[in-house]
Amino acid sequence: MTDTIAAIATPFGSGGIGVIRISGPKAFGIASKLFSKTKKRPCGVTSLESHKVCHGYVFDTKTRDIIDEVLLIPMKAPSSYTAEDVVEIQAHAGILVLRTILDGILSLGARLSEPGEFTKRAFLNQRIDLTQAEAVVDIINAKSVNSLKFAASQNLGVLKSKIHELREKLIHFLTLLEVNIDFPDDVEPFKPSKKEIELVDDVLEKCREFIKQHDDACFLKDGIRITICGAPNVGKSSLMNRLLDQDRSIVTSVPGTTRDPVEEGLNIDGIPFVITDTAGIHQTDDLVEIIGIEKAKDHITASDLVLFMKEPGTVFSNKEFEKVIPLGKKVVFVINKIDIDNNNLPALSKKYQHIPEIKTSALLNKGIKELKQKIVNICIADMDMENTSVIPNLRHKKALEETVLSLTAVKAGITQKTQEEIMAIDIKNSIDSLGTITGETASLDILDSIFNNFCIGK
Ligand SMILES: Nc1nc2c(ncn2[C@@H]2O[C@H](COP(=O)(O)OP(=O)(O)OP(=O)(O)O)[C@@H](O)[C@H]2O)c(=O)[nH]1
Ligand SMILES: [Mg+2]
Repeated sequence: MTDTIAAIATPFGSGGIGVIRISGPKAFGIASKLFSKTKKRPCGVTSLESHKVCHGYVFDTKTRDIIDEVLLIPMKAPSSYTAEDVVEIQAHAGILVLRTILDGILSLGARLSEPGEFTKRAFLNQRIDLTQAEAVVDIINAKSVNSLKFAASQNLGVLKSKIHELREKLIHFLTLLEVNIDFPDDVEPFKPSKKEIELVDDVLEKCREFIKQHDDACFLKDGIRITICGAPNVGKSSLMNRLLDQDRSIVTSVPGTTRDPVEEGLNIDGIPFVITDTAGIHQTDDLVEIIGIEKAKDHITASDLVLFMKEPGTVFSNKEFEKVIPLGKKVVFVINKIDIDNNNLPALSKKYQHIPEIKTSALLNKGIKELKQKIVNICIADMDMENTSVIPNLRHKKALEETVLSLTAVKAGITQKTQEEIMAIDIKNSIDSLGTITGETASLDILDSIFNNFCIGK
């Protein structure tokens, strides 16, 4: 039998409501010792009907005074978040009031929960699988409507059932193989039928599709990285502020104002971006500027898209461009300050005609909408978000890659008529790799690393 855990489940600070959660065999007993439906002290036998909200009072276990007027939600196992007996207390959200109630609960035999322990119990009690547990963190951390949508569908078990389906197919294949291994005299030597070969191909293809979905859409979680670069004073910081619609970067008429990269999150049409303003790139002996320029170049290299800025009266040169922009990088050419001179504009060279170009005036807020639209179009051009229902995370991707490796060996085994025992090992490996995604075969290390990312009370 497990012990009983408790924690404050809402963020620290003042607010309308703060929730304390208790889970485990003593949850109802503890609640009935500190909660009463009337202003009379609890006698320890309060009847708590499962899934019915009770109004009442929580008492201090030491002074026996009323601490707060609360709503209490008792949930009998297994119909609760952890699949254990759970009691949630909705009190007023002050640090002292919540802390005093929690202290009372702990003094009555509960233990303070570890980070993620409520969700870990839901997993260990098989109410959810590992992908659903991970989705809880993704829902909490979602930065855009799209990432929330995918996290929610993962939380509902979409990825779980897809992985389960693939695993079942491989288990079926393994069973056929093992019959041959166990009873070699009774059956013909194993010769996979067309149907069975197709089964392996099908699982392989689905795994590869999932890996591609991760590669295409992992930015949805972390944000697409955009770097603004160009010579000093072209208006990089002004553009950054316009895109963000806030004064984030310092703007002055002095060239070389920005030194350290300035980074900020930005949401366009529900897609998260991380945008960085950088130091103006030019020849200089100033040590601080040199460091700033190096940092700018690092950001350009690491970014998914670069806004390469120029101003009227200057020329675009391949040499200057190639010194700064790595080959193959996605770029938008931004000509800023068009309010000053709309005629004498730098033009893309023949070699770079394919680069999209946008004219802006960061000062007058011109061309900013068009630039945002262009950024979105470029970044999601190759993606089919409508038909994507789940996005595997990096951990899932690694497990899928291991599955692909093992199944590729199985395929080679079929063609080369490898021994059944060896093929069975490869199939087992692929089944195990898929099992680490859902948690059936996940090691304790994997579980710890996942649940340690949770906050206390979740
Ligand atoms: N007329 C006009 N002035 C602009 C425009 N954008 C920026 N400026 C001005 O140009 C000057 C430099 O702007 P910043 O945004 O600081 O330029 P920067 O590229 O970040 O400069 P560094 O950080 O020094 O490299 C400021 O005086 C801005 O007000 C524009 O579209 N039109
Ligand atoms: Mg600047």
